[in-house]
Amino acid sequence: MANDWWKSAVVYQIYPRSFQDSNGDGVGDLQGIRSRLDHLEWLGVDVLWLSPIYASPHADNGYDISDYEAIDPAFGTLEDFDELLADVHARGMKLVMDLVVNHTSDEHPWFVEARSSVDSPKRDWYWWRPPREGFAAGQSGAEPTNWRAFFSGSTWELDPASGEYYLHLFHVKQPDLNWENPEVRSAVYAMMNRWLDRGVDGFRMDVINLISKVLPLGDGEPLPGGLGNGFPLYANGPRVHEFLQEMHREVFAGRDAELLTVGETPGVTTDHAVMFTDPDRAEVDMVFQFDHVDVDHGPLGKFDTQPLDLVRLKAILDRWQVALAERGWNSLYWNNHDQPRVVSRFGDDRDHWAASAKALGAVLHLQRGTPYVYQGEEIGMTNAGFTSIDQYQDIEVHGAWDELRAIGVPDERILAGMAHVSRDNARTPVQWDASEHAGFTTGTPWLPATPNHTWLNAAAQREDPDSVAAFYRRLIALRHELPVIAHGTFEMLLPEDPQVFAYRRELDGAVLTVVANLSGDGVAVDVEDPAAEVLVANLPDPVIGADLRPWEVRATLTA
Ligand code: TEU
Repeated sequence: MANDWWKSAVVYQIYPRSFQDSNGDGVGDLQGIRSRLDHLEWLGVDVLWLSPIYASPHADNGYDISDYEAIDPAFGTLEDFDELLADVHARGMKLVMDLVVNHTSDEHPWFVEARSSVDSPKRDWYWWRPPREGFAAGQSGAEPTNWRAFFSGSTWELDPASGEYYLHLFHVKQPDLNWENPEVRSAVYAMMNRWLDRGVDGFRMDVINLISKVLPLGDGEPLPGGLGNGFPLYANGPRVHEFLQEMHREVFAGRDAELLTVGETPGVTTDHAVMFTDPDRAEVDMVFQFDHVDVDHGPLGKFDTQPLDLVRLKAILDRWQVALAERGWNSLYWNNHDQPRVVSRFGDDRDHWAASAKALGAVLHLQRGTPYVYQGEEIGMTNAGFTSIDQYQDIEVHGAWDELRAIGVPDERILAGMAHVSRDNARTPVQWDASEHAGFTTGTPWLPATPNHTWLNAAAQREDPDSVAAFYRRLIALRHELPVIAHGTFEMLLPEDPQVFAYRRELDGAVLTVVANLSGDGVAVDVEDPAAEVLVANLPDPVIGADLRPWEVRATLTA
């Protein structure tokens, strides 16, 4: 059995909270997912990845887990889960779980016990440190290191009872597990083994390259605002490859099922990515890199959004294609639950909505790597269009709002950045049909459906052979059918062109050429083979060699 089956597979990410509600409480759930499997089977995806469904206080929508082996009642029960898993398998698809083990919730019994006493046997399962030397607990500057947390503020929270601080790279309700402690690692592996024994097909591993910190913990370079950048001291840390190899031995080795593992790795370099994904090293199958989705971040961070520099975006993606050409494997994505909608971000959701959604889909899916489709991307869902701070629910937004105002950034500028890139853009309900709340719920949705669901919805697109959804379905089928897409070489063409994204793939004499105009103006291209055949295109009557119309994409094949 080929162990790299996932090279010709496409993964679909479900964010359960926003996918489909079955009981009218306004929050998506497992029975809701079950009721929509027809759509996913129609689309033709191979694997479903479920964002966390475990018991959680939902400070970070389930990325703060209080019990790794229980289903959160908001999503259903373990019986619901088993039914879903059986249905997914019966339809020939696989189910991959989210694994969030850099941190737990502060309400996880492990942390509750660790916090209860400095002598607790679980104390060392987390990172506890006394105040900085010469400082009293709670005094400003007493934090053990100067690191800034991902969701603003210090990464250290004082536990008044013991006078010690605990580490949280993310929210205060997400304390970091201490992976140096072998008991933590065995507990995590045992839990993973139980899920695999239950029948799941692998894991997407949340921020897995942050689990090994540089010891002793020390200060990072100062950032504007007083805190410091700890990132280089915990990203791709000294023992991370050792830990993942150990995890592989303890969890995956010796299982003969076709499993998939993907590491979410912010700040991963191409060198580390090759190490993470080289099959001979037995760590993970692929990683998510972030360089291309950080391309529009400004000096003040992600909400300081900059216009897209297409030449730079292409250079980043090219660099990743080249670096993993011989060893290792890329994942390909525009969207996930942390990213704004690609048609609004890099496309044109006003004047060329369908064409730009399709062009961006084609440019991504025909590269070398495993494509990920995020729920709603396949119908070209757009950003939410929020204009006031109260419309946002995400903790990241509210932390950043206070932080950016404190350094004097005008409200309108912050709100513009949030409208462009906030995570809530990805989290509005999937637009199933034109009815109230887009068919997502009969109750009040936890985040409102975007008003354009009256015309932008799955029901309408499933009936239209020219829809964005039909186009995505075709892209997915092509990866299954054509080895040149799954396995061919990659060569970037016209790297300096500020409007055109073009590349060539080759395998055993088959040549696939992709040319896409990622702009609203007509543009000439001269890299296609006149003897080729059009494989897929997004505008009527494509002509090989002709000027590309606004947002036109053509993929042509020479057999
Ligand atoms: O995200 C980690 C991560 O680095 C980012 O995508 C992060 O959310 C972003 O930089 C914020 O701007 C993962 C999960 O995907 C995310 O939903 C969680 O909030 C985070 O880890 C903590 O578990």
